[in-house]
Formats: sequence, C-alpha cells, structure tokens
Amino acid sequence: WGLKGVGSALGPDCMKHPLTIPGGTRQSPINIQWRDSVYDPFLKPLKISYDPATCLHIWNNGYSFLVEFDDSTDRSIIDGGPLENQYRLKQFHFHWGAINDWGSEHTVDCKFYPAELHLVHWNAVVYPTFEEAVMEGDGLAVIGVFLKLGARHEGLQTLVDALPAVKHKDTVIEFDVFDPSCLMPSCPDYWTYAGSLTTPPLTESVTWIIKKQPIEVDEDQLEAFRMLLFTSDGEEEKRMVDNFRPLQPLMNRTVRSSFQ
Ligand code: BO1
Ligand code: ZN
Repeated sequence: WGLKGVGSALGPDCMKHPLTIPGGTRQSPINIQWRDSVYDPFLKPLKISYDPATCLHIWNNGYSFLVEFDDSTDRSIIDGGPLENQYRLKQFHFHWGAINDWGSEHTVDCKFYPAELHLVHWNAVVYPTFEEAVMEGDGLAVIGVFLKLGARHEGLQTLVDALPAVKHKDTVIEFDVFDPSCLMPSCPDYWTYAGSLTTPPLTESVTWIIKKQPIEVDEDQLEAFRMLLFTSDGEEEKRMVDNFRPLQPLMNRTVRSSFQ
C-alpha cells in the first residue's frame, strides 16, 4: 500500500490496509472523498421530528454511552432525505479519540474529526422490531454528525453533566427529557451511502446520512467523554477512548450528496 504509483488505483493514503479488514461489500465507516461524491438533485431534505419526552435513559454499554428512546410508537421519527419510509429513533451515541487528531469513524477527504455522533433509527413501517430491521438492507438509518473543536455546545452540556454517573460499564441513569435535534447542525446538506453497522454484528443494514456541517464542542466536553471507562466497577480502569472502527473499502459504491 505504500508503493509509489499505485496510490490512485488503491484509493487515498488514509485507507491503510483495506485488504486485512474482513466484511462484505457495503461496510462502514468509509472515507468520503468530496470530489467523488455525486450530487443527486432528487434527494429530498431530511425531515426530523423528535419528541423530547421519548428519551428514557443514558447507559454506558462498555463501548460508548447510549441515550435510548422509547421506540414503541412513531413519536420520534425521521423521513425524507434518501429514505423511502419513516424511521424511528432508537438511540444515539458517540465515537471519539484519545486526542483531538482522530476519533470520528467517517472521514472527509481523509480528515478525521475528534468525535462523531450517531443517531440510530429503524424502519418500523416494514419491520416489526429493531432486531429484525438490523438484519435487512433497508432496516436502519443512521445520521452521522461530526464534532469539531470550538465553542462549548450548550445542548451537549446537559449530557456531559450526566456522564460522571455512568462512568463505569453497565451503569444506567434515568434521563427522561432530551431533544436530540439540538445536536443537529443548522446546514441541511448531507452525504448518503449504503453501509453497515460499525460494531458487531456489522450487518449491512444501514442507510448512512452524514451531515456536511460539524457541530462545535469544547475541549472540556471532549475530556468528559474521555473520563468514561470501558471497564466495570472493580476492574482495572481502562479509559473509554478510540472507540471507532477503522475505515472500510468503498468497493462498488457511490456516495451521493444533497448539495452542489
Ligand atoms: S453504529 O451506529 O453503526 N455505530 C451502530 C452499531 C451497532 C449497533 C447500533 C448502531 N448495534 C445495535 C445492536 C442491538 C441494540 C441496538 C440498539 O444497537 O445490534 O443489539 O439493541 O442500541
Ligand atoms: Zn456508532
């Protein structure tokens, strides 16, 4: 992969060892090469409608912290964008690095952001449960939002304040009102492509919608993420950092953009 003259055929240099990574034909995350994305004038604006009262709790699952929602009815949903159906919000979580030079799962032109937010939704029109949707090509829709270093994010701070209570793996606290739309960038532009979950079971069930504009968070907020632990109470403490999957090969896929 380091050989001169073959770089363009094999993709950008940020794709270190794609052949060593197992998986199918539509794995995630990927590098989004801006100039290779294709503007699709038929892509609709993404419509987000979340009910803050569907928020249930925050838990440390030993890989990230998840904010989970009541998905028994259509109260927190997205539709439009590349989606043929409406999808219900199940949970959101983040991926981040030990330092600010990396941490996001997706990259744009090989640039990593310090963190990435994933809002996970499932197709409750077609599938009876989340677990069934996970197994199907059109089962899930995940919105990805990059976090960049800048001003403190007041909406995120509500979550950050709760993190010390879920420091250890398998701890849960009630968190019964939160509107995740406060974490959405104002710019409507996005990229979309067909991909997979980025942790096991890695199923190829995700329509990815990656927002072009990052949100700003400050150093203290990222540091609060890095104070969480991969480990349970009583175990030798391991900081929860670098909880992202390596980039996967694009294979035979096109990344579409909603903007020109
Ligand atoms: S991600 O958004 O691609 N990083 C992603 C990766 C894995 C899951 C969700 C999103 N996993 C699923 C599990 C289910 C669980 C569900 C909801 O998350 O497969 O068992 O119920 O939290
Ligand atoms: Zn994720």
